[in-house]
Amino acid sequence: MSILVLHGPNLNLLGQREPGIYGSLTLDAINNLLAATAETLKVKIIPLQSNHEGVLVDAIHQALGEHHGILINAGAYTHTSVAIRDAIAAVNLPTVEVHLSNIYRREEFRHHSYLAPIVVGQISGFGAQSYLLGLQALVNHLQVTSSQK
Ligand code: CA2
Repeated sequence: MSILVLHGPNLNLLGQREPGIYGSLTLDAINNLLAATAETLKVKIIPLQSNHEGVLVDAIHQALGEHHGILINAGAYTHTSVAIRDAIAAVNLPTVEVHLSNIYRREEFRHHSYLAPIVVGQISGFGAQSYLLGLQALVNHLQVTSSQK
């Protein structure tokens, strides 16, 4: 089983700025934690970070036939991008949305997610653990739904 892990804009800065909000781990450290969790779950993960909406849309399109599900922290595009939402809906791959911070405890503009209505579920507010919980939830969802077929 293969999972595409997408990190959106500015997440390449993790560990270098705003550790009070986003924690002190770098994106590489989070990807390493995800790889260790993936190994215990016996799945493969392919991580990609981009600051560009179109690159994320292209990666979602290319996931079809390559990956079984998508784990995504779309960053600020969560709150703005109809294009990323439409791409996820179009490929129809099970997707879990994650956020380091609790977006509902923050500014009002972060309370709305364009992705939430079309994903399997959302995990928000647990720092790097949000990614690990999200990966576990996605793999569990894929296993349960494939055994029902
Ligand atoms: O909490 C999250 O994971 C977010 O998706 C992070 C986004 C933010 O726009 C969302 O509302 C919630 C921002 C990512 C920016 O990451 C930075 C990392 C270090 C320094 C500055 C920004």
